[in-house]
Amino acid sequence: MGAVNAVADLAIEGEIAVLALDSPPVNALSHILREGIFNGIKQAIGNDAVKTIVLICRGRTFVAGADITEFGKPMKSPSFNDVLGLIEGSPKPVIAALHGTALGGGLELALSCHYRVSVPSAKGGLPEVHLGIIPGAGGTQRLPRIVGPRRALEMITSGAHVNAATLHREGLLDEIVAEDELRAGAIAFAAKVIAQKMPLKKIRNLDEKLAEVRGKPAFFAEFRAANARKFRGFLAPEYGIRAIEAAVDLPFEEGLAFEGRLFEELLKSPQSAAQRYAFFAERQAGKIPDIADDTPIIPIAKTGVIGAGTMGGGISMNFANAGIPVTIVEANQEALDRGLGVIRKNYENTAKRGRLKPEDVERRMNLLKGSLDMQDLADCDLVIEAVFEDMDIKKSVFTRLDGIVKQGAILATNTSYLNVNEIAAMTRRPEHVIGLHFFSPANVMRLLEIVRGKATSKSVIATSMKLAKKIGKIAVLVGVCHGFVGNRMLAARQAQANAMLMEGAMPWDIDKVLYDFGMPMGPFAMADLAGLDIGWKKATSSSANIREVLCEMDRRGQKTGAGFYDYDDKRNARPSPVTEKLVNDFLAKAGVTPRKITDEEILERCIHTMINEGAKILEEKIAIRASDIDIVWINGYGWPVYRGGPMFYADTLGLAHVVAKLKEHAPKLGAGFSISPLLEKLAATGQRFQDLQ
Ligand code: T1G
Repeated sequence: MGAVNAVADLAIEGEIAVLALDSPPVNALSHILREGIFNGIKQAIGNDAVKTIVLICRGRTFVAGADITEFGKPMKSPSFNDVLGLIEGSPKPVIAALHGTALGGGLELALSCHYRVSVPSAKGGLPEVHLGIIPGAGGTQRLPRIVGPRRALEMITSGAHVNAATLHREGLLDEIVAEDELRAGAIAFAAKVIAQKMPLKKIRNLDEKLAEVRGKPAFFAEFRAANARKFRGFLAPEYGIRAIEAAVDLPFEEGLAFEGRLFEELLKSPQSAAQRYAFFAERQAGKIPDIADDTPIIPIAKTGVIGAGTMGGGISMNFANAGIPVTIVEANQEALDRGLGVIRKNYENTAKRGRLKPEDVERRMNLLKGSLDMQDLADCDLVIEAVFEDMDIKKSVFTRLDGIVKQGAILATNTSYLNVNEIAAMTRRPEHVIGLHFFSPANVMRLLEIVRGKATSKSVIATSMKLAKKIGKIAVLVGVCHGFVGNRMLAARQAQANAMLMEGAMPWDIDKVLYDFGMPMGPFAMADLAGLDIGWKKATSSSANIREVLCEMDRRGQKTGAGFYDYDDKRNARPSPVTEKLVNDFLAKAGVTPRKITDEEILERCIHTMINEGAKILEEKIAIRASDIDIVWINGYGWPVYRGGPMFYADTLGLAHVVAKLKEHAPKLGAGFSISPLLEKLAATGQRFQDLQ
């Protein structure tokens, strides 16, 4: 036996054939891998000595799914379904041996085998929903037959990676073998299959779990209703549900054909194009053109955080979660106790929901050490300052830190707007200063803007990028400017939202348009959530704006029960007559006759000005590439991923169209508005932001 092709190898060990696949990095089901499996299985079936076949992968993972780069191209033979048909129809039992992540087509491959074993660290899942599609090779038909329709609904609509212990309990895995002995464990299982004459178990023939919900449409209706908010705007979760309904109601072959039709339709949808773009954009963001892979990394064994408030606490949790000790410094005992108390409560709530073991609450709390003395940060490898957003305060913190923290350590600021170069200049080690802009709540939000100062060393950047990954963040490297990428574009949008209030739109009119577009909330609902008094100082003159007057009225947002909106006890928002009157008074005072602003105008003035600002950010090289800007907006501000981020969205509209609309609205966009020359140039030459890479 031996090599089947360049990525598949067949070994015969007595009565057992072991087909090993090796196609780095993730054993994706490219044409050559499909061919390797198909021919390898055929050879094993044709070999009279062989009684069972083990399918195993080398490298970091079992097959992680279809090759996403081949999507949209005609599938060369053998198709994936040919491969699965051959395996399931094999007269000799085929055993899948899983490690790493068996995802999408990888799990579908395993589900077509007759038995499945794995190591304890393996995970399985059908993450297609994240690419705007559904499993297209029987996943929606086989999974509910083995784990039951409820779990199949959960797995297929969430795309979750499920651990081996759970999959074993749910019947998907037949056996878990020792961590480093997958091959031996799978061979031992295969020997058992032969010795005990275990049958050719085909998942397609199972019906018991489907029968439980057959003729009960309420089962699916309830699932839809319970998840309506989560699925809002997305096509793929609904299609996944329909495919599972088909599994319950139709014979296997018909269900499979139905799944295939839905899959094809989604594959051609703009949503899937956007979500696949986002998948690669996220990975692209980790690549920094001028930083080599072998750039020295500074070991980060101990961290410090200054400030135990909402931001500092959230930031600290990230490190504790990753097993890295944190010293949290506060100005007084009361603030420190309060901060640590909030963190404990957060962990305990997670434990109550069953998502953290009680002993892990203590383990994580033990990694957090409170202190009132900055001297305690002396031996930290990284210190992040999360104090009040004020340049003078930040400068004095950095001056002190520079004198305390050991040389070679990284000093980071969690500023959301301020000039990192100015802060770095307060130290004798500007090359070790960087911005780490976390988003609130910092223990939840996945985005991290890493702000590169003009002196920041490559090693400090590479270390920060790596650390971000370790603590589960999606990092985007940005340059210094007011507000960096995210908040700078947000400001462009906010300026239009504010301006439209002064032309006749109410806050809820504007919010609704952005919500319907797919944002989690509009700018005014967001302001109410964050608190209207952030950065607010009591006005000394009578020139207060609407937001400031609301603060003076003690309408400071959700926390005071009122802001732009009125809130009930459950924090449900409703349009406020008080705000409406206030806005109308402002208009009257300014002598403005309110006009009806169309939804289209609201959307374009909010979004196109953001796109324009994004183009300027690219021009100024604040962001490396357009897709990095999209990653910031998807992960930091809840931009609907099915629209691929503001820059991708602009590409789908056509940049000439965006420019034309901006010109049409220009007289209303304010004195400070100007069209980005880059945007105009791309529009004139018919290019897209994506073409800039
Ligand atoms: N196709 C092509 N390339 C892929 C890929 C895939 N499925 N998965 C990863 N890569 C590339 C990735 O772009 C990167 O490349 C490198 O591999 C390492 O990835 C029929 C329709 C497996 C958990 O959605 O979730 O099956 O940037 O940096 O952090 O129903 O990759 O180095 O050039 O992410 O260790 C379903 C997607 C497909 C899995 C590993 N499967 N992949 O994470 O490494 S649809 C997925 C992942 C499908 C069937 C259908 C992760 C990972 P480069 P990485 P990682």
